[in-house]
Amino acid sequence: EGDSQVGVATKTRAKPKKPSQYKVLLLNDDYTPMEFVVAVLKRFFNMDMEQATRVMLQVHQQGIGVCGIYTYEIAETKVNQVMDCAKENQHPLQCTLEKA
Ligand code: TYC
Repeated sequence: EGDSQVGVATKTRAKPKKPSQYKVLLLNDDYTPMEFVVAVLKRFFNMDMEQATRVMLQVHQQGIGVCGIYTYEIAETKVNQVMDCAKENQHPLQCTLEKA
C-alpha cells in the first residue's frame, strides 16, 4: 500500500444538519385595512413601501402570501408580533407559519 491511507476514520461526529426553514404566511380577510397590512409588512418584515404593497395586494387577490422565510424561532416570533399587533388594533388579520 505504500503510504496511501486506507480506511481513515472521518465520521467522528453526527452530521450537523441545517436548521429547517419556515414560511411566514399572511391570510386575506375582508376587514383589515390595506394600509394596516402594508404597515405590518414594513414594520415586522423590514419591507419598503413597494415590496409591502406588492405582498399585500398578492394576499388580497390570491388569499394568501409569503412574508418571509426564517428558522422556526424567528418565524414564530414574527407570527406572534403580527398577531399581537392585529389584536391590539382590533383587526382580524391572521398570520401563520408552514415548513418551507
Ligand atoms: N382584503 C382586505 C381589504 O380589502 C385587505 C387585506 C389584505 C387584508 C391582506 C388582509 O392579509 C391581508 N381591506
